[in-house]
Amino acid sequence: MKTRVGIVGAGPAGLLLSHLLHLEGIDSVVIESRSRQEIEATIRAGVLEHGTVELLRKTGIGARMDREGFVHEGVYLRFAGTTHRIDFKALTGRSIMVYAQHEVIKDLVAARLEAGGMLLFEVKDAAVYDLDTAQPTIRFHQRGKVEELQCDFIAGCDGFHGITRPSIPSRMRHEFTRVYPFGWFGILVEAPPSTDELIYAHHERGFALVSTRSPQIQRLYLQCDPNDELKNWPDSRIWDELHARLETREGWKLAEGRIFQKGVIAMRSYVVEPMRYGRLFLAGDAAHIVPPTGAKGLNLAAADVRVLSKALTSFYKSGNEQALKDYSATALRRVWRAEHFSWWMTSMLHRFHDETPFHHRLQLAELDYVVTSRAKAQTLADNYVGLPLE
Ligand code: RFL
Ligand code: PHB
Repeated sequence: MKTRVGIVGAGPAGLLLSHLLHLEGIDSVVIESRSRQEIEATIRAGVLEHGTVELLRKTGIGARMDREGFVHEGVYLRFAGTTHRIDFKALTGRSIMVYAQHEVIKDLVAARLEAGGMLLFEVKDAAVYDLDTAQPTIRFHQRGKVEELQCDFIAGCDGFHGITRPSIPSRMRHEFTRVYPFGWFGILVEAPPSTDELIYAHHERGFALVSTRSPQIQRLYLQCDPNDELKNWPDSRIWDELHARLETREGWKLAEGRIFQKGVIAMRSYVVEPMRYGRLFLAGDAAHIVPPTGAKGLNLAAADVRVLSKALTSFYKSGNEQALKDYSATALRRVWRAEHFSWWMTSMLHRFHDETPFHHRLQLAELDYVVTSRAKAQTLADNYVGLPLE
């Protein structure tokens, strides 16, 4: 098999890249280790930045998002028993969309298949070769047969645990990591919304977040031990903690319901530089991870592949390689801004195991400053709705 761009991974990065290339007349093949059902059912992100929303709309895959997603014009910060609103619309003129990642995945898969795109699911043992030549290759097993895909370029969109990043010789990789001493316990609940916009709550018992999925289904998170197990969290403990961490002086009420999904999420910051080796280009979680507190991961994946698709388009239209040469530096500027924002939000809102009363007071002082200083609120709002795409 031959293609121009071989894409490893059918997450948001790989699927969106394939879609953007198709719109420019550039063919690609996407290989994915999981089944279509699995990728369409994996519960992850929920917040789309303004620029991601516009990109999906402009490229013809925003219709269901516009029908079923929720436009939010702000978020709430809750601390010391009171709630404060950060008004995105007033501060930035922009807003965000709450629309689940697996719904974006469904829309992208449907668009690719409808356009006759090549998506190969349930491939095994993928490996990449000859990355520093003009014809890199992907080899994999499908239905017991060895397949070889010859490419002009390979896009490593296979997430944090994929195979493309480790295929770069270690002396060519500079890695930057921070692992946080806590995780998030995430649940999906059958209940009506308790709030019209997301609530990020700071509390002595730890962070909590109230998000949503639909008028019937809510998404909630609680800071927990990173090695925590589901068996330590019976429903009664989950509700006790959520009530304790989210209670306010004004008597805010959390609507309870049947919990039908639970999971523990590790929290880390990670970047590899550069995001390219020879003809392999990394995009999305394959190249960087942010803690979910800033809601940036999926949006960074979209921003990366937007830059990469433009660079590949310029190469195929004019033979000019400059944009491909600039890909890593261009993408990394946005990546590091998002790394900083996600680290800042995480540091400001979570309880640290070695936290002193002094540290706790500093967090409260910073939160107080965010909700009283227009400049600081604007910083949060600008970063949350997302900086303009390249
Ligand atoms: P993905 O989504 O991990 O997709 C990678 C795909 O590659 C496949 N794969 C392979 N295929 C073939 N051969 C191999 N050897 C392969 N190895 C892996 C995998 O099966 C998979 O299908 O990476 P991508 O495309 O870079 O997308 C990144 C996003 O998924 C991620 O950043 C976000 O989910 C992060 N995130 C959030 N981001 C936001 O922008 N807003 C949010 O509100 C937000 N909330 C979250 C989040 C992530 C979370 N978790 C679970 C980590 C909330 C949570 C709870
Ligand atoms: C979500 O709805 O899953 C979500 C929202 C905001 C975040 C992280 C996750 O910061």
